[in-house]
Formats: sequence, C-alpha cells, structure tokens
Amino acid sequence: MTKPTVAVLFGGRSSEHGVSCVTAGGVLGAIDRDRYDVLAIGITREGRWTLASTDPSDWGIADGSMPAVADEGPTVLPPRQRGDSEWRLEADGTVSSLGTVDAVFPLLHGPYGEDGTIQGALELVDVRYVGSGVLASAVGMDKQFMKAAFVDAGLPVAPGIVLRPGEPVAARMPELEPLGLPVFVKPARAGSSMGISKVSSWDQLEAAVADAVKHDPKVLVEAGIVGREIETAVLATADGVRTSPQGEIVTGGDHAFYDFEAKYLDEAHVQLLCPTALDEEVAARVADYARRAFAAVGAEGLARVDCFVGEDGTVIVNEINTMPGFTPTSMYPRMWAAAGVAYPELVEALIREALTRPLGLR
Ligand code: G1L
Repeated sequence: MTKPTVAVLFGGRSSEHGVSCVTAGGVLGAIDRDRYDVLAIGITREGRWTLASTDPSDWGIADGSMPAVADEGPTVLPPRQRGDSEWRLEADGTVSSLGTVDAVFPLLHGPYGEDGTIQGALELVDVRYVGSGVLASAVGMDKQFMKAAFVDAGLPVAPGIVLRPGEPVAARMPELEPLGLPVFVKPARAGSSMGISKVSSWDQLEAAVADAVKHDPKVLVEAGIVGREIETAVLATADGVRTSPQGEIVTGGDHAFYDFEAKYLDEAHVQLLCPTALDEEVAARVADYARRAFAAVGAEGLARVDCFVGEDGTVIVNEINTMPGFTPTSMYPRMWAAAGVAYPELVEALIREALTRPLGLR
C-alpha cells in the first residue's frame, strides 16, 4: 500500500526563519516514517524554495540554520521578490512537480507564512494542510481583527486603539488617554513579540509607536492588564475540540513582560510552568474562553490561547496563536504532554486531521 506523502514546509523570509528550521527538525523527527513518506521543503532567507534532508540527524538544529540546503541544492521555485509577478511555468504547464503531496505542515511565520498566504496558495492547488485555513490564519495574525472577533463572540478583551499608517499620534490622544497607563504598543500584525513595548508615561508613546512601525505600519495601543499569563492548548480533531491543562509564563529578571528577548534569548529568566495552579472555577473559565476564542476566529487543528488572569479571578483573552511555538519543548506541546499526549502523538493527530478534512469550504 502506498503511504501518504507529508511535506514539511519551513524556513522562509521572516525574522523567525531560525525558529521555523528548529521546529521543522522536531516535526521531521516525530513523523512516523512507517506511515508516511516525508518531504522537507525549505525556503531560504532569500525566498528560494529548495528540497532539504528529511533525516533529523542531519539537522544542526542548535544554531537554527537550515540544514543540508546547500546553495546549489535543487530549487523547487525561484526566489521571489515583492512585485515579482512573473509565474514561471515548467514545460508541462505545472510549477515544478514534487509528485503528489497529501498534506503540508506549513511551519512558516509572519508575513508570507502564517498570515494565510501559504494556506491560500495551498487551497488554490487543492493541497490539504495542517492547522488553520486562510481566514483564521489571517485573523490570528492581525490583532485588530482578532480583538473584533473576540468581542463579537462575547469574550473579554483589553481595550485598544488602532493607529493607522502615518497617522499623527497626538491627534488620537483624546482616545488614547482613557486607556490609562501603562499601555502596550504592538505592531498589529507581527508574527512574534518584536516591536512590542510597555509605555508607562505618555511622553514615551511616540518612540514606542516609532519602534512598532518598523515591524508593521499598523499599530495597536492596548490597555496594560495586570495578571498572570495563562496559556491553553486547543486541539481539534474528528474526536472533537479538546483543551489542555493550563500553562503559565513566569517572567523574572528585568523583562517588563514576555517579550521577544525573554521568549527566545533569555531562557534563564523565563519559566514555562505546566501544569500551573489555578482555582478550579477560574481554570474552567479559561478553558471555556480558549474554546470560544478558537471558534471565534474559525481556527482548525490547533491553536494556543493566551489569557491574563487577575488576582480576583478576572480573565481577559489576550490572543490566539494559530501557529504556536511547536518545538518538542515549546509551551503548546508541553501543555499536551501534561495531559499525557506526547509530541509524536500530537504530530500524528494533526496530520490525520489534515488528511481527512474536506477540500474547499468546510
Ligand atoms: F502546521 C501547524 F501545525 F499548523 C503549525 C504550523 C506552524 C504549528 C505550529 C507552527 N508554528 C510555527 O511555524 C512557528 C511558530 C515555529 C513559526 Cl516559525
């Protein structure tokens, strides 16, 4: 019997190229080769698509670089630049054939990856993929629309104001001031925590917005919420939608919050606790909100939902991540491990869900 082919798509032109490569190494190590044929498709930092080794032992994953994709390796697609609208077709009328791909693991982050573009490209060519579709991926990448979807679903969120590209901040002060201090200034659509800053006095706002604008011309200014950072993993398969035991991000050291540096560079000062102690009633509410947040954006397969829990038990939904950190030691897999679901089982459940989903509207 022929095995389904699963392609792992990774790397890419985003700042999280290295994280994506490390994640691909983890996924490639976990896919059951007795059940699936595997392809590894790397996208270089320049945007060239290339075939990579599927053998995890070839992966120098420590340095987060793309393994065994020699510059002279086979090119699947030529590098593309913004505005490069030429479609290069092979003689047989197809864009390079890799044979049949039954499901893709789209391990790409940020613009051109988790914002729905890859998902759309796969929809166009009738290829199934793991995780959320076009709309949920795009909504999950845009904090403005994410908040709107949560509000529409009756979920509690932090109040926020969106600054449009090029807009003078001073003109919006009458709306901004009622948010109170501190506020968090965030690029509306960045894939990671880069460009986020905490503003404790209004005279810091302009500089914070200038920094955020480097990552996205659209900026969100959000009321600062005091509370524990509690995360929930959601897994949706044919068996239904399940939520994991909650995890908690505990930030020490001098990080003002769980910022980019804390997340990726300063492991010593950030603790990921799972499971974490939560009042039973609060835990149930967090789980309920996680499910509803998942449904609110129309997520599929998996998502991590991050909440703030105040001392009085108030829960605020901060965000949904339809492409959560997914190395074997990332929070999402660790939260499932706490529920007895090991990393390879998770990978298997997600592939199976992708393989059995209908194409087109669902
Ligand atoms: F394919 C999944 F399962 F939907 C998926 C896709 C992407 C899960 C997790 C991720 N995460 C990432 O790609 C990343 C956070 C490592 C960005 Cl590079």
